[in-house]
Amino acid sequence: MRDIPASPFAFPLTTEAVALIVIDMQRDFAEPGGFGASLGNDVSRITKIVPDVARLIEGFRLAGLPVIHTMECHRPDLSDLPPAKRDRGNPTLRIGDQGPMGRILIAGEPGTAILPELAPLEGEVVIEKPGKGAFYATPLGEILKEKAIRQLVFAGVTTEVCVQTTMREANDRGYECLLADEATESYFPEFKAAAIAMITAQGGIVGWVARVDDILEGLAHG
Ligand code: TIU
Repeated sequence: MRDIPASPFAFPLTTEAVALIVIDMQRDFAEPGGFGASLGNDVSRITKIVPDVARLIEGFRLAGLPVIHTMECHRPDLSDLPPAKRDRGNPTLRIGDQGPMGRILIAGEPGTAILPELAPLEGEVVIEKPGKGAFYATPLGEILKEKAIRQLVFAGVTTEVCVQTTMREANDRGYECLLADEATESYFPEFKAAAIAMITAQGGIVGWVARVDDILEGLAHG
């Protein structure tokens, strides 16, 4: 175990029991014509974190530690898409509609893929999830138990939606959760800041936040 600098206090990084979970770094959230853009968001904010997510992934791979990827997506027949999710708001394209990168947020479509710079390696776990949280309706919990994982380092998008939801699910299940500051982003800078404040307030009620360099240093010396 090695303490690494973090907020609200040092994180006890335990290399025997930690995994990286990269949330939804998909073209649909990062490129024009995808789901994020269809909701009216400026998606250029998301691509800016790709180098920091990439070096965090590389650090876990070099240390021989698990990297788990998630993808928000639905079956082509939409049987796992509740109307409450599909019909929400007034997007230019709804989940399942044909967009410039294929059907929006549908498994197997080009736009649903993880960004090529962050593509999973053969053998890495990829969780397809129909919800915002990665534990809901997925095998993630069983996979983490099998691997005896007790700590999760989080990267990905968006900080206050799928990342925070999954951190809260994980925290309730007993995992120690650490968010990598520069490796997560929101379409709204003020929401990223608020999510981090909520996560770390009250003595780390949901978890910790740390800088990518400090996490990598901890892995290298763990
Ligand atoms: N819209 C938004 O901020 N996020 C999502 O819909 N999904 C994820 O965060 N992955």
